[in-house]
Amino acid sequence: MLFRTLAVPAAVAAASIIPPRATCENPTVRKEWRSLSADERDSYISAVHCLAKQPSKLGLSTTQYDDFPFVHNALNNDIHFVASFLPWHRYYVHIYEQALKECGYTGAAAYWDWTLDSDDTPKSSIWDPVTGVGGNGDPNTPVTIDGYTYKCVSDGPFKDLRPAYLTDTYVPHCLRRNFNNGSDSIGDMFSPRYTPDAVAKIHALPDYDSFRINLENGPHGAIHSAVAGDLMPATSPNDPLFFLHHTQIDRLWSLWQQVDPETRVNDFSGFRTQNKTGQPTPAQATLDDIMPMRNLAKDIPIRDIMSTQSDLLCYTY
Ligand SMILES: *[C@@H]1O[C@H](CO)[C@@H](O)[C@H](O)[C@H]1NC(C)=O
Ligand SMILES: *[C@@H]1O[C@H](CO)[C@@H](O)[C@H](O)[C@H]1NC(C)=O
Ligand SMILES: [Cu+2]
Repeated sequence: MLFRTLAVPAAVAAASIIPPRATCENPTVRKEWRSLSADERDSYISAVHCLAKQPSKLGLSTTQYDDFPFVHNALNNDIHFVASFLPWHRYYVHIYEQALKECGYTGAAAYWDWTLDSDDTPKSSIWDPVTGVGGNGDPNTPVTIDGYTYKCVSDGPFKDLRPAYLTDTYVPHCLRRNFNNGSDSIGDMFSPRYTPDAVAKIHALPDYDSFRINLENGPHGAIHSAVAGDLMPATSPNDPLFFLHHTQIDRLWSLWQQVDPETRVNDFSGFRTQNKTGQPTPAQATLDDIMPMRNLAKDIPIRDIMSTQSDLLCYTY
Protein backbone atom coordinates (compact mmCIF):
# COMPACT_ATOMS: atom_id res chain seq x y z
CA MET A 1 0.00 0.00 0.00
CA LEU A 2 2.74 2.44 0.97
CA PHE A 3 4.57 1.83 -2.31
CA ARG A 4 1.41 2.37 -4.29
CA THR A 5 0.81 5.66 -2.52
CA LEU A 6 4.34 6.83 -3.23
CA ALA A 7 4.03 5.81 -6.86
CA VAL A 8 1.26 8.34 -7.50
CA PRO A 9 2.64 11.01 -9.85
CA ALA A 10 3.48 14.25 -8.02
CA ALA A 11 0.87 16.35 -9.84
CA VAL A 12 -1.97 13.97 -9.00
CA ALA A 13 -0.85 13.68 -5.38
CA ALA A 14 -0.66 17.46 -5.05
CA ALA A 15 -4.12 17.92 -6.57
CA SER A 16 -5.66 15.30 -4.32
CA ILE A 17 -4.53 17.04 -1.13
CA ILE A 18 -6.17 20.39 -1.95
CA PRO A 19 -9.00 20.33 0.59
CA PRO A 20 -12.47 20.88 -0.84
CA ARG A 21 -14.24 24.02 0.37
CA ALA A 22 -16.45 23.47 3.38
CA THR A 23 -20.10 22.74 2.70
CA CYS A 24 -22.42 25.51 3.88
CA GLU A 25 -25.18 25.08 6.42
CA ASN A 26 -28.20 27.11 5.34
CA PRO A 27 -28.10 27.90 1.63
CA THR A 28 -30.28 30.78 0.44
CA VAL A 29 -32.79 29.95 -2.26
CA ARG A 30 -32.71 31.99 -5.45
CA LYS A 31 -36.17 32.63 -6.91
CA GLU A 32 -37.78 33.45 -10.23
CA TRP A 33 -38.38 37.20 -10.61
CA ARG A 34 -42.15 36.79 -10.77
CA SER A 35 -42.31 34.77 -7.58
CA LEU A 36 -40.68 37.54 -5.55
CA SER A 37 -43.13 39.41 -3.35
CA ALA A 38 -43.78 43.07 -4.16
CA ASP A 39 -41.57 44.02 -1.19
CA GLU A 40 -38.73 41.77 -2.37
CA ARG A 41 -38.96 43.26 -5.88
CA ASP A 42 -38.93 46.79 -4.52
CA SER A 43 -35.93 45.98 -2.35
CA TYR A 44 -34.05 44.52 -5.34
CA ILE A 45 -34.88 47.52 -7.57
CA SER A 46 -33.93 50.04 -4.86
CA ALA A 47 -30.58 48.32 -4.49
CA VAL A 48 -29.96 48.57 -8.26
CA HIS A 49 -30.68 52.32 -8.08
CA CYS A 50 -28.42 52.55 -5.04
CA LEU A 51 -25.53 50.95 -6.99
CA ALA A 52 -26.21 53.40 -9.81
CA LYS A 53 -25.60 56.26 -7.33
CA GLN A 54 -22.60 54.92 -5.42
CA PRO A 55 -19.15 55.93 -6.64
CA SER A 56 -17.03 53.39 -8.51
CA LYS A 57 -15.03 50.98 -6.37
CA LEU A 58 -12.48 50.71 -9.18
CA GLY A 59 -11.41 54.33 -9.10
CA LEU A 60 -13.38 55.20 -12.23
CA SER A 61 -15.24 58.49 -12.54
CA THR A 62 -18.51 56.55 -13.02
CA THR A 63 -20.82 54.65 -10.64
CA GLN A 64 -20.48 51.32 -8.84
CA TYR A 65 -23.16 49.94 -11.16
CA ASP A 66 -21.00 50.90 -14.17
CA ASP A 67 -18.09 48.92 -12.66
CA PHE A 68 -19.93 45.73 -13.71
CA PRO A 69 -20.31 46.44 -17.46
CA PHE A 70 -16.84 48.03 -17.45
CA VAL A 71 -15.16 44.84 -16.17
CA HIS A 72 -17.34 42.53 -18.28
CA ASN A 73 -16.34 44.50 -21.38
CA ALA A 74 -12.64 44.52 -20.48
CA LEU A 75 -12.64 40.71 -20.12
CA ASN A 76 -15.02 39.99 -23.00
CA ASN A 77 -12.72 37.71 -25.00
CA ASP A 78 -11.47 35.83 -21.92
CA ILE A 79 -14.91 34.84 -20.58
CA HIS A 80 -17.06 33.99 -23.60
CA PHE A 81 -16.83 30.99 -25.96
CA VAL A 82 -14.38 29.38 -23.53
CA ALA A 83 -14.66 26.75 -20.80
CA SER A 84 -14.74 29.36 -18.01
CA PHE A 85 -17.92 30.98 -19.36
CA LEU A 86 -20.13 29.31 -16.74
CA PRO A 87 -17.89 29.57 -13.66
CA TRP A 88 -16.85 33.15 -14.43
CA HIS A 89 -20.46 34.32 -14.79
CA ARG A 90 -21.43 32.34 -11.65
CA TYR A 91 -18.80 34.27 -9.72
CA TYR A 92 -19.80 37.56 -11.36
CA VAL A 93 -23.51 37.13 -10.45
CA HIS A 94 -22.43 36.33 -6.89
CA ILE A 95 -20.37 39.55 -6.71
CA TYR A 96 -23.35 41.54 -8.00
CA GLU A 97 -25.63 39.85 -5.44
CA GLN A 98 -23.18 40.87 -2.68
CA ALA A 99 -23.13 44.45 -4.00
CA LEU A 100 -26.95 44.57 -3.99
CA LYS A 101 -26.92 43.37 -0.38
CA GLU A 102 -24.46 46.11 0.58
CA CYS A 103 -26.98 48.49 -0.96
CA GLY A 104 -29.77 47.24 1.29
CA TYR A 105 -31.22 44.29 -0.63
CA THR A 106 -32.32 41.60 1.77
CA GLY A 107 -33.04 38.74 -0.66
CA ALA A 108 -31.01 36.51 -2.97
CA ALA A 109 -30.17 36.91 -6.66
CA ALA A 110 -33.28 36.34 -8.80
CA TYR A 111 -33.61 34.74 -12.22
CA TRP A 112 -35.76 35.09 -15.32
CA ASP A 113 -36.88 31.65 -16.46
CA TRP A 114 -37.51 32.44 -20.13
CA THR A 115 -38.69 28.90 -20.86
CA LEU A 116 -41.93 29.99 -19.15
CA ASP A 117 -42.40 32.71 -21.78
CA SER A 118 -41.26 30.98 -24.94
CA ASP A 119 -44.78 30.49 -26.31
CA ASP A 120 -45.05 34.29 -26.67
CA THR A 121 -41.99 36.13 -25.41
CA PRO A 122 -42.99 39.61 -26.65
CA LYS A 123 -46.14 39.40 -24.48
CA SER A 124 -44.39 38.06 -21.40
CA SER A 125 -45.24 39.48 -17.98
CA ILE A 126 -41.49 40.00 -17.45
CA TRP A 127 -41.90 43.21 -19.51
CA ASP A 128 -44.60 44.58 -17.22
CA PRO A 129 -43.77 48.12 -16.06
CA VAL A 130 -44.89 47.38 -12.49
CA THR A 131 -44.24 43.71 -11.78
CA GLY A 132 -41.53 43.18 -14.43
CA VAL A 133 -38.45 44.99 -15.71
CA GLY A 134 -40.15 47.34 -18.18
CA GLY A 135 -40.57 46.72 -21.86
CA ASN A 136 -39.09 47.17 -25.29
CA GLY A 137 -37.37 50.39 -26.34
CA ASP A 138 -39.89 53.07 -27.23
CA PRO A 139 -39.84 54.12 -30.91
CA ASN A 140 -41.12 57.55 -29.80
CA THR A 141 -37.97 58.34 -27.82
CA PRO A 142 -35.16 57.68 -30.28
CA VAL A 143 -31.60 58.58 -29.37
CA THR A 144 -28.65 58.94 -31.72
CA ILE A 145 -25.19 57.66 -30.74
CA ASP A 146 -22.38 57.78 -33.30
CA GLY A 147 -24.85 58.26 -36.12
CA TYR A 148 -27.02 55.26 -35.18
CA THR A 149 -30.55 55.64 -33.83
CA TYR A 150 -31.63 53.63 -30.79
CA LYS A 151 -34.83 53.13 -28.83
CA CYS A 152 -34.86 53.96 -25.10
CA VAL A 153 -36.79 52.00 -22.50
CA SER A 154 -39.46 54.45 -21.36
CA ASP A 155 -41.35 52.46 -18.72
CA GLY A 156 -40.67 50.25 -15.72
CA PRO A 157 -38.18 50.48 -12.87
CA PHE A 158 -35.03 51.03 -14.95
CA LYS A 159 -36.18 53.70 -17.41
CA ASP A 160 -34.08 56.43 -15.75
CA LEU A 161 -30.79 54.52 -15.65
CA ARG A 162 -27.93 56.19 -17.52
CA PRO A 163 -25.37 53.50 -18.38
CA ALA A 164 -21.99 55.21 -18.81
CA TYR A 165 -20.18 52.86 -21.18
CA LEU A 166 -20.78 51.43 -24.58
CA THR A 167 -18.01 48.87 -25.00
CA ASP A 168 -14.76 50.86 -24.66
CA THR A 169 -16.33 54.29 -24.95
CA TYR A 170 -17.56 56.61 -22.22
CA VAL A 171 -20.92 57.68 -23.57
CA PRO A 172 -23.69 58.06 -20.97
CA HIS A 173 -26.93 57.04 -22.60
CA CYS A 174 -30.46 55.81 -21.97
CA LEU A 175 -31.13 52.11 -21.36
CA ARG A 176 -31.89 50.66 -24.79
CA ARG A 177 -33.83 47.56 -25.89
CA ASN A 178 -34.72 46.53 -29.41
CA PHE A 179 -36.76 43.31 -29.45
CA ASN A 180 -36.17 41.39 -32.68
CA ASN A 181 -36.04 37.99 -34.35
CA GLY A 182 -32.94 38.59 -36.45
CA SER A 183 -34.79 40.87 -38.85
CA ASP A 184 -36.49 44.26 -38.40
CA SER A 185 -39.47 42.43 -36.84
CA ILE A 186 -40.03 41.43 -33.23
CA GLY A 187 -41.43 38.10 -34.44
CA ASP A 188 -40.89 35.26 -31.95
CA MET A 189 -37.71 36.72 -30.36
CA PHE A 190 -35.81 33.50 -31.22
CA SER A 191 -38.07 31.54 -28.85
CA PRO A 192 -37.49 28.11 -30.51
CA ARG A 193 -34.00 28.28 -28.98
CA TYR A 194 -35.25 28.50 -25.39
CA THR A 195 -38.43 26.42 -25.23
CA PRO A 196 -38.70 23.84 -22.42
CA ASP A 197 -37.89 21.16 -25.05
CA ALA A 198 -34.81 22.95 -26.36
CA VAL A 199 -33.52 23.39 -22.81
CA ALA A 200 -34.31 19.75 -21.91
CA LYS A 201 -32.13 18.59 -24.81
CA ILE A 202 -29.21 20.65 -23.49
CA HIS A 203 -29.85 19.41 -19.94
CA ALA A 204 -29.52 15.83 -21.25
CA LEU A 205 -25.98 16.36 -22.57
CA PRO A 206 -23.54 14.15 -20.65
CA ASP A 207 -20.37 16.24 -20.38
CA TYR A 208 -19.50 19.76 -19.29
CA ASP A 209 -17.96 20.92 -22.55
CA SER A 210 -20.92 20.09 -24.79
CA PHE A 211 -23.33 21.35 -22.11
CA ARG A 212 -21.48 24.69 -21.88
CA ILE A 213 -21.19 25.13 -25.66
CA ASN A 214 -24.86 24.40 -26.32
CA LEU A 215 -26.13 26.52 -23.43
CA GLU A 216 -23.93 29.47 -24.34
CA ASN A 217 -24.58 29.38 -28.08
CA GLY A 218 -28.26 28.41 -27.75
CA PRO A 219 -30.56 30.02 -25.16
CA HIS A 220 -27.90 32.33 -23.71
CA GLY A 221 -27.08 33.94 -27.05
CA ALA A 222 -30.70 33.92 -28.22
CA ILE A 223 -31.87 36.07 -25.29
CA HIS A 224 -29.04 38.59 -25.71
CA SER A 225 -29.84 38.85 -29.43
CA ALA A 226 -33.64 38.94 -29.02
CA VAL A 227 -33.73 41.73 -26.41
CA ALA A 228 -30.77 43.56 -28.00
CA GLY A 229 -30.14 47.25 -27.38
CA ASP A 230 -27.85 47.41 -24.35
CA LEU A 231 -28.14 43.64 -23.81
CA MET A 232 -26.17 43.00 -27.00
CA PRO A 233 -22.65 44.56 -26.81
CA ALA A 234 -19.84 43.59 -24.42
CA THR A 235 -21.27 46.12 -21.93
CA SER A 236 -24.49 44.04 -21.78
CA PRO A 237 -24.62 44.22 -17.94
CA ASN A 238 -25.77 47.82 -18.60
CA ASP A 239 -29.27 46.31 -18.59
CA PRO A 240 -30.16 44.97 -15.11
CA LEU A 241 -32.00 42.22 -17.00
CA PHE A 242 -28.52 40.80 -17.73
CA PHE A 243 -28.28 39.56 -14.15
CA LEU A 244 -31.72 37.91 -14.19
CA HIS A 245 -30.74 36.21 -17.46
CA HIS A 246 -27.35 35.05 -16.20
CA THR A 247 -28.80 33.81 -12.92
CA GLN A 248 -31.07 31.61 -15.04
CA ILE A 249 -28.03 30.40 -17.01
CA ASP A 250 -26.36 29.62 -13.69
CA ARG A 251 -29.50 27.84 -12.50
CA LEU A 252 -29.51 25.59 -15.57
CA TRP A 253 -25.86 24.71 -14.93
CA SER A 254 -26.65 24.03 -11.28
CA LEU A 255 -29.63 21.79 -12.22
CA TRP A 256 -27.34 19.94 -14.65
CA GLN A 257 -24.76 19.48 -11.88
CA GLN A 258 -27.45 18.14 -9.55
CA VAL A 259 -28.14 15.20 -11.89
CA ASP A 260 -24.93 13.61 -10.62
CA PRO A 261 -23.52 15.99 -8.02
CA GLU A 262 -20.43 14.03 -6.99
CA THR A 263 -19.12 13.80 -10.54
CA ARG A 264 -20.44 17.01 -12.02
CA VAL A 265 -19.29 19.33 -9.27
CA ASN A 266 -15.79 18.56 -10.63
CA ASP A 267 -16.72 18.21 -14.30
CA PHE A 268 -14.95 21.02 -16.11
CA SER A 269 -13.25 20.94 -19.51
CA GLY A 270 -12.82 22.66 -22.86
CA PHE A 271 -10.67 25.36 -24.38
CA ARG A 272 -9.07 27.84 -21.98
CA THR A 273 -8.89 30.58 -24.60
CA GLN A 274 -10.97 31.30 -27.65
CA ASN A 275 -10.37 29.14 -30.71
CA LYS A 276 -9.47 31.71 -33.32
CA THR A 277 -9.16 30.62 -36.94
CA GLY A 278 -5.53 30.28 -37.98
CA GLN A 279 -4.24 30.06 -34.39
CA PRO A 280 -2.81 26.87 -32.86
CA THR A 281 -5.34 24.77 -30.96
CA PRO A 282 -5.82 26.47 -27.59
CA ALA A 283 -4.82 24.78 -24.33
CA GLN A 284 -7.29 22.82 -22.22
CA ALA A 285 -8.81 24.59 -19.23
CA THR A 286 -8.39 23.16 -15.71
CA LEU A 287 -10.03 23.64 -12.31
CA ASP A 288 -6.87 25.46 -11.19
CA ASP A 289 -7.24 28.23 -13.79
CA ILE A 290 -7.64 31.60 -12.12
CA MET A 291 -10.67 33.72 -12.98
CA PRO A 292 -9.73 37.37 -13.48
CA MET A 293 -12.11 39.91 -11.94
CA ARG A 294 -10.14 43.16 -12.37
CA ASN A 295 -10.55 44.24 -8.71
CA LEU A 296 -14.33 43.85 -8.75
CA ALA A 297 -13.46 41.00 -6.35
CA LYS A 298 -10.51 38.70 -5.68
CA ASP A 299 -9.25 36.55 -8.55
CA ILE A 300 -9.97 32.95 -7.51
CA PRO A 301 -9.56 29.47 -9.05
CA ILE A 302 -12.44 27.86 -10.92
CA ARG A 303 -12.57 24.96 -8.44
CA ASP A 304 -13.78 27.39 -5.75
CA ILE A 305 -16.92 28.19 -7.73
CA MET A 306 -17.95 24.72 -8.90
CA SER A 307 -20.30 24.02 -5.99
CA THR A 308 -23.07 26.49 -5.18
CA GLN A 309 -23.29 25.01 -1.70
CA SER A 310 -19.85 25.90 -0.40
CA ASP A 311 -18.91 28.37 2.32
CA LEU A 312 -18.13 30.85 -0.48
CA LEU A 313 -21.46 30.81 -2.38
CA CYS A 314 -24.07 29.00 -0.27
CA TYR A 315 -27.22 29.03 -2.39
CA THR A 316 -29.57 26.69 -4.22
CA TYR A 317 -32.41 27.11 -6.70
C1 LIG B 1 -39.38 37.57 -38.09
O1 LIG B 1 -40.75 37.76 -37.83
C2 LIG B 1 -41.50 38.21 -38.95
C3 LIG B 1 -42.90 38.55 -38.44
O2 LIG B 1 -43.46 37.48 -37.73
C4 LIG B 1 -41.47 37.12 -40.03
O3 LIG B 1 -42.20 37.55 -41.15
C5 LIG B 1 -40.02 36.88 -40.41
O4 LIG B 1 -39.95 35.80 -41.32
C6 LIG B 1 -39.17 36.54 -39.19
N1 LIG B 1 -37.77 36.55 -39.59
C7 LIG B 1 -36.90 35.67 -39.11
C8 LIG B 1 -35.49 35.84 -39.59
O5 LIG B 1 -37.21 34.78 -38.34
C1 LIG C 1 -11.50 26.03 -34.28
O1 LIG C 1 -12.54 26.73 -34.92
C2 LIG C 1 -12.61 26.51 -36.31
C3 LIG C 1 -13.62 27.48 -36.90
O2 LIG C 1 -14.71 27.69 -36.02
C4 LIG C 1 -12.98 25.03 -36.52
O3 LIG C 1 -13.10 24.76 -37.90
C5 LIG C 1 -11.88 24.18 -35.93
O4 LIG C 1 -12.21 22.82 -36.02
C6 LIG C 1 -11.69 24.54 -34.45
N1 LIG C 1 -10.51 23.84 -33.95
C7 LIG C 1 -10.61 22.96 -32.98
C8 LIG C 1 -9.32 22.33 -32.57
O5 LIG C 1 -11.66 22.66 -32.44
CU1 LIG D 1 -20.94 37.64 -20.35
